[in-house]
Formats: sequence, structure tokens, C-alpha cells
Amino acid sequence: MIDNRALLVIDVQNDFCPAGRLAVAGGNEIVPLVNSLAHDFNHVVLTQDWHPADHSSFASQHEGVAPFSTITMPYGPQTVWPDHCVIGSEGAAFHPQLDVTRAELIIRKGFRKAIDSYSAFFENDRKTPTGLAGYLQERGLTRLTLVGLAFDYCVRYSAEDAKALGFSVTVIERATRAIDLNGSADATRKSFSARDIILA
Ligand code: VGL
Ligand code: ZN
Repeated sequence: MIDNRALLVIDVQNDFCPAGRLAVAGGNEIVPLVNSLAHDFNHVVLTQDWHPADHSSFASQHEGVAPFSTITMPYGPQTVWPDHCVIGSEGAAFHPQLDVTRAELIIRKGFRKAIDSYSAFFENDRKTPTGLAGYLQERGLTRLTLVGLAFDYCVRYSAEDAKALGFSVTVIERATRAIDLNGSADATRKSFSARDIILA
């Protein structure tokens, strides 16, 4: 019987760790636990936030707009961020202690200038697929465990999309850290509970 479980490790990158450009408090602390989980799973997929230097999700690209405020894009509201995870930069690299040797796939997202992608499955228009669902489905990987950064953005959107696509979804909260903007961490817990996403 094939092992249908996969660990999805979201955005454990330097820019989301302390001293990074979009630092998530304690982001680095999850690395040992993520590594030990990666050894317990037979299938591991990593995601990597991967933006061009002039990405439209950067506040710096919008005159007079402060980081962490919300703008309206053609596809809907978009929070704007400090510049982060610029393609090829040290900030976009995985945390140096992250064990990447277990990964069977690395999926990059947010590489199109005009659209952001929090979710590992769909860009922020909520309909352009990244291809990850097809990859997992073709391989029979139907039971997903999510960890990584940030709990209330890329982990949240990835988990919700995975659930809506019919995967079974568990998020291990102690292997995540939150940005927590305007109550977003609590909103994430409530949303998971409403959608039957298991928070372990
Ligand atoms: C993320 C904000 C912007 C994340 C990525 O990985 O949660 N958050 N880009
Ligand atoms: Zn980003």
C-alpha cells in the first residue's frame, strides 16, 4: 500500500525569520521540529515565496502606501508588505538549518509581478493554480500535514485551499509562527475550526 501522507513545509525562508525583511517572531524556532517531522514523513514538499524585485505586493511599489496596509488589486484586496523573498536573494533562501534533503518537490510562488500567492495551491485571484494539487493527486498523496510560516497567511491559505480541494488537512501549530496582523492568528484558528481543518 502506498503511503498517502505528505508533509507540506511552507516558506521557511530567511526573510520570515528574525533579522529577515518580513520577520515573523520566533520563525527560526520551528526549524528543529520541522526537521524532525520531515524525517517522520516519506514524502515532503517545500514551498518558497519567490518575488521579482518590483513585485506588486511590495509597499515600495505603491506611492505613499505604508507596509501592512491594504490596497485594491484587480483580483481583490491585497495586504502590502515590506520587500521580501526577492528572487535569488539571501532572504529568499531557505533557513540554513532547514533540512531540505527530504524534499521531493520545491514549489515556488508569487513569481508573477502582478499577483501575489499566499497559498501553495492558488494565486491570490483564488483561481490560478500553481500545479501542486495535480502533483499531489497524481502521486496519491491525499493526507497533508502543514507546518511553516506564516501561520496566519501562507499556512492558512494553503490549508484552506487543500481542504476545499478534498485533501485531509492537519496543521501542527507549534511548528508554525504567526504574523498576527489585526487579529489574524485568532481568525485563522476560528476559520480552521469552521472548516474541520485539524489543528494539532
Ligand atoms: C507570506 C506575506 C507575504 C507568508 C508571504 O509566507 O506567510 N506572508 N508573503
Ligand atoms: Zn510574499
